Amino acid sequence: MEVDHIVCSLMFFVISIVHSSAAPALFAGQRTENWKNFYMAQEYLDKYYEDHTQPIGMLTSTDSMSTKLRKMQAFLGLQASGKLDSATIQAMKQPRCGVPDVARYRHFPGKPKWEQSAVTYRIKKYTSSMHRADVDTAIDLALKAWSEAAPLNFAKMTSGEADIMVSFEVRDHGDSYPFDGPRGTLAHAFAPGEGLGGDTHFDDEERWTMGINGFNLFTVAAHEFGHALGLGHSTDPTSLMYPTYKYQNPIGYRLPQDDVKGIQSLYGPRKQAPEKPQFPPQQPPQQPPKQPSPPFNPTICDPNISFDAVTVLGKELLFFKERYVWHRQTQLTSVKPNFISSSFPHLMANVDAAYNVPDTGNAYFFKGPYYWKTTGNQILWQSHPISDFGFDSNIHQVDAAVYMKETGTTLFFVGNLCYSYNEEKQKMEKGYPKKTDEEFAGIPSKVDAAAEVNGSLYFFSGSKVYKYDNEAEDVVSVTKTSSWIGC
Ligand code: 0D3
Ligand code: CA
Ligand code: ZN
Ligand code: ZN
Repeated sequence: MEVDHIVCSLMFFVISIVHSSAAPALFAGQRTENWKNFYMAQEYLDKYYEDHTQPIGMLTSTDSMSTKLRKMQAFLGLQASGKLDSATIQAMKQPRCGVPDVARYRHFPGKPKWEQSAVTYRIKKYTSSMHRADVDTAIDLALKAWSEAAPLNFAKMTSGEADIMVSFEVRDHGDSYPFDGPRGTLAHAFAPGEGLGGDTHFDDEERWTMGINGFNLFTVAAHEFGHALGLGHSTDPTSLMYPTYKYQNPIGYRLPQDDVKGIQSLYGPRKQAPEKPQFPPQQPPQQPPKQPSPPFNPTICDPNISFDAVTVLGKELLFFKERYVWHRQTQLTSVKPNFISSSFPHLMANVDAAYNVPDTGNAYFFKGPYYWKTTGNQILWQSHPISDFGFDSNIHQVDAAVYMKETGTTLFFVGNLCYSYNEEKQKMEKGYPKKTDEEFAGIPSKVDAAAEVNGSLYFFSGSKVYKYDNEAEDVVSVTKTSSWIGC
């Protein structure tokens, strides 16, 4: 593993050591008498371009310094003159580690990449600041962000040597890049290659979380895996590979354009969908199979499309179908399908229903006899039985759910029946279930999905959407389902 393949964000710091007196030979301009620059350069090169597999404290000769200079210049995309010219001095004064900023996305020198599409990973050492299952999920989602964009499949290992060995470490941990305690460097990863190559270390003195506080593990892991797959830092401030941490919500996360371009320049675009999502382990093995239908192609605008679930989440309207989710901003721009697994845990494919309570920020996703809850920015990954809502044990799934702001209740649709759940009291309202077509005149007895948008209720049933007016107690308009995703 070459030293310059490591990526970190060490702040530039100075140690005063007096080195060789042959310094001027390195300067490009004869009139340059900036010894401060020379010492700065020497320290920089020692810190970032020293072969740390060798014992430290050895005398550094001018030769090896210019070699290191050349190496550094090549790495930074500068002219590899081996001379300490002003561009090189400028680059060294950048308050970040030797990760270049000239282009947007960057690769490592020699463009190291994984030659096989199946890349293995193993979480070797966990952190004590998070549940293991949450670490697994954060890592899983972070890898998924990349495998959505490029033809890579990540295979998890629980023993032995994997391509990407993930661990939480403190201070000195055997790779010459000791961590620095709380804040500062959060993590580092090695570019693709043998041995240390691909390995990803997280500073275990940080407070790792699933949410917005501390450092969000998904965010940092997604960034580090960019390095582990061969990407350097990007100058695009909206990119994931930008050098400084900015919280990214794992829910609804999609790889920014610059990072997609970066990864595809190494591995090409993804042609076929990532592996089929697995069922949650908590799920009973026997689920009544849905009637077989031809494989659904989300890129073809099907005028007869129907949805599994629809919900508002934050400023977006989300449409779920099988393994896909469409994100629609309040103002309709172009709406493209994405794999559910790029934004949500893969187990959320084929959701039955979803709803959101804007006041609490909670969203609920239903699948078979289980539901998942997301709070503010984090998914509580544990699934719970839908009987928590007060459904009888003979109810094994719900078809649709919608929260109504005005009443503070959530409507659930099961077969031709509807239930009303009081969110405040956390109880089913008396008198339910009722027949859906009796409670809501004009809508079909069976609905696939429901959502409240701008105070109006919309019922999705097959290829049609019924807008229901609570005041008029009737359907006021019917639209094609496909028009909701811009078809
Ligand atoms: C790092 O520690 C990066 C990790 C990183 C960068 C961007 C997004 C997620 C993770 C090392 S490769 N950067 C330092 C950092 O952001 C500079 N520290 C915390 C801070 O808040 N400044
Ligand atoms: Ca740190
Ligand atoms: Zn390390
Ligand atoms: Zn980085």
